Amino acid sequence: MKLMLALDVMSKNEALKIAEETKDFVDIIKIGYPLVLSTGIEIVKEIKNKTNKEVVCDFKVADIPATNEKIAKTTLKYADAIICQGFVGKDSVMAIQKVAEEYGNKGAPKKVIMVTEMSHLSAVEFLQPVADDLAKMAKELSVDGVVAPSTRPERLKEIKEIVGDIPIISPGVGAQGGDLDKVLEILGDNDYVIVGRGIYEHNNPKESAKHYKKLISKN
Ligand code: 3DU
Repeated sequence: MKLMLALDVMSKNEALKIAEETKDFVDIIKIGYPLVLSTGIEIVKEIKNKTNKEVVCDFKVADIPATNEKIAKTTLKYADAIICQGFVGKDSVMAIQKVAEEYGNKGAPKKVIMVTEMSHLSAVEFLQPVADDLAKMAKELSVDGVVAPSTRPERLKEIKEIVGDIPIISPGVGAQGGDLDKVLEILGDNDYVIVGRGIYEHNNPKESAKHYKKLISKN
């Protein structure tokens, strides 16, 4: 199982410092609006140069196909992967997949990761009732990864059963209170545990990343 660092800090110096300190224990780095809106999309290049890791842009893109296409082009010019919402429907996701195909190559494929059920409390209100259908759609579209919640291990398991061998990217361990032991029973070698605040808000991010890496590598 792999560790994805959610680097949701708001300053370039802090981001680069934490990325460099933790890089030996982190498999891949995820950034999103907090960092990109604060510093600009070029931060992707700087993180990649400093760490030699792949960078995922978690923009949870959720627009019409024409707009999704533009967002994907700007993002995948820099990033290795982009996260989108699935609830907007097939055509919107496929517009992003088309860009990923166009911008990637064999040595450096671009990936599209789709959200099924989110990890926060209110995800049960609107998203959970349709999450299994979203997982089925993710399978049908052969996306490169799906996001599913560590905060609800029973749902994580159900979604994993639907998507089969598509890698799961799972947030909720650490600050959101997800039970890592339960998550480790469900996820496999190709899946990712996302940890953000549990690492970057720790007084020693390097030690925390090392700790999480050790825990997930035991399985
Ligand atoms: O709670 P943490 O600080 O460990 O960060 C979790 C990250 O995963 C954060 O970037 C958040 O935006 C993202 N995420 C969720 O927390 C829940 C989701 O369903 C999808 C992404």
